[in-house]
Amino acid sequence: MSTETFISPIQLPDDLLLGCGTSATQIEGGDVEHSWSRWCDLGKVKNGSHTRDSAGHWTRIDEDVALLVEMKQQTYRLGVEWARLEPTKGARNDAAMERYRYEIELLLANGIVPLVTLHHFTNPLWVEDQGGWAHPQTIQDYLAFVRYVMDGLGDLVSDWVTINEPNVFAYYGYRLAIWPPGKRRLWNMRNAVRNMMRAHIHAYRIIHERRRDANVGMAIHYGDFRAINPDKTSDRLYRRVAEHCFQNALLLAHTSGYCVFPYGFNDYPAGSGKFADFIGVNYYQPIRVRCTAKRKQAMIVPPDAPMNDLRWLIDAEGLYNVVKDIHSYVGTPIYITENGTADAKDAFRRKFIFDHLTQLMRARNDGVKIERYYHWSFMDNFEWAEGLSAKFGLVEVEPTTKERRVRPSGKYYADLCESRLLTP
Ligand code: IFM
Repeated sequence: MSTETFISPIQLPDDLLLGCGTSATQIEGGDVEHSWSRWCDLGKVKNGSHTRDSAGHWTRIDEDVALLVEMKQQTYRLGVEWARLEPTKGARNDAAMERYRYEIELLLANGIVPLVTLHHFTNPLWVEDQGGWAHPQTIQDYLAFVRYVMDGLGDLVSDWVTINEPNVFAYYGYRLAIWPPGKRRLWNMRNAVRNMMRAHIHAYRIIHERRRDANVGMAIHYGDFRAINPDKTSDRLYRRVAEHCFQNALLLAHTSGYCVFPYGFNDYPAGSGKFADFIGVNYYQPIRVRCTAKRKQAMIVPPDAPMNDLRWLIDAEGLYNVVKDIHSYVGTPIYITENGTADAKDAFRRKFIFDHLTQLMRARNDGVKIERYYHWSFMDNFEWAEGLSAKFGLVEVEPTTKERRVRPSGKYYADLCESRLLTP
């Protein structure tokens, strides 16, 4: 007798939009100078990978949109590259803006809803050299860029992510120093986050002034924080502090304007109000913390835990915990702006998708308003310090020819998007 259990398919509701995402720097390629291309020039990226050698999307827009259509995507999250559109302060690259328009028109013509990210880790060099996000001038410069993008694309696009993962950007750039600007400066890390929160609030207002029906949010990286030893008071306390600094203080700031320690002095640096039409959730793994000065010790993971190619824990229930927490705190609709895994052999991505969507459905049944799911990523891309080595794509990109091939997990996801039936 077969021991296999039959799991009946879950019908996905019509009001849950399914899609996938990318960012400009990670897939466009070509010789655009910015903070990340300079970081690559300095040899700081694994295997000497370079942003210019990423998926080459800039010259393959038609082919890539055709793939999205073939994969039955309802919505697509894409980025615009600040350094490409404004290579020097005040300069306007209208030809590049036209190319973004072309891509977005193509998406719309095929019934795919675009969600556009305005800042995703990468600064133009002139911004980086004035002190990047640790410098308050960058807020004004970013807002001028937002106005320019609204002039160029605002009639086509209603859905916007202002800034992607300010928490990861600041932590990796100013604490771990493995991303640009690569300086260990706690005060700058704090200022970068504070300035990004202020920039988000102003950008939220600008976008709404231009488009009343706009849908604006910020994508924050949320971990399911767990104390490694919950019996130890110090670990439990540390868990709360870490979770507060990494994500809860940011959630509070952009949903109320209220900035608390360490990013503010219980003040409203850009005014009070609700500055989120949706909460953008990027979820990858639980974050296990231990109260110790030794970082390596805090990173220890259980030996038999399922992990991806980057040794990130795979734990779908963590996504359930995160969205439940956010919902209990603020009832705003949630978009899963990123969720995915590095799996070069495409061995576990299907199960990953199934398990995470199952947890989302569980949360929806509990009343959590989850309206969109973007799988990360549409295609293999430049994975920051890991360069081209980490494979997150539903679509495989051959490193030299850039030829695209939909992975079996991509076909699985495409079938799921078409049938709306979640089956293992
Ligand atoms: O590739 C990144 C993305 O740019 C931001 N969020 C996490 C992803 C995987 O590391």
